Amino acid sequence: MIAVSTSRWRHKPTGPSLWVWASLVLASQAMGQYAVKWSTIDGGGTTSSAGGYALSGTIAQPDASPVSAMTSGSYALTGGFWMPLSSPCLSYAPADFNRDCHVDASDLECLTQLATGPSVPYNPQVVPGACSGLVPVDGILPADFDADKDIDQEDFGIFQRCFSGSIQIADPTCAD
Ligand SMILES: [Ca+2]
Ligand SMILES: [Ca+2]
Ligand SMILES: [Ca+2]
Repeated sequence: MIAVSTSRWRHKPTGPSLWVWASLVLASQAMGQYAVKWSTIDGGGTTSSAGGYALSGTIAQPDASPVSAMTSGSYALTGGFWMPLSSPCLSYAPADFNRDCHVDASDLECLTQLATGPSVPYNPQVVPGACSGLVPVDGILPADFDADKDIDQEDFGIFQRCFSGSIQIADPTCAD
């Protein structure tokens, strides 16, 4: 944790930091009555100890969250994380077996290779190459949507409801 105080700034600002610093100074001069008295840049972590000493650190832990905002008067400060650019969806559809936010031909290939037929059980420990990364939960493969230990037309019907193609983002509630 790095505590930053406008009255106890010890870091020499450069580049973008200098711009932010200058903006804060100009803004505070222009408005007069506002001040950021302290803030932290946290980085997650844990406690390290040796002998009689202990050091605790954090990384990327917001001080204010949407659940517990810092408020004063009519103002509120909330914090949180931005979603990574590589993941365009907030959550995955159950038929998005390869977790690329689309239910498309790749997922269909996986389902096809897993198909057993009605009342023909599959071996949850044997997953074909097109389904690499598919992990059974309590002996049920994610492609077995109705959890009856086969992969048949019933499961394919649910897959059809989830099918989005490779452009549209798949609906996470499609199997509900
Ligand atoms: Ca997919
Ligand atoms: Ca069945
Ligand atoms: Ca099934």
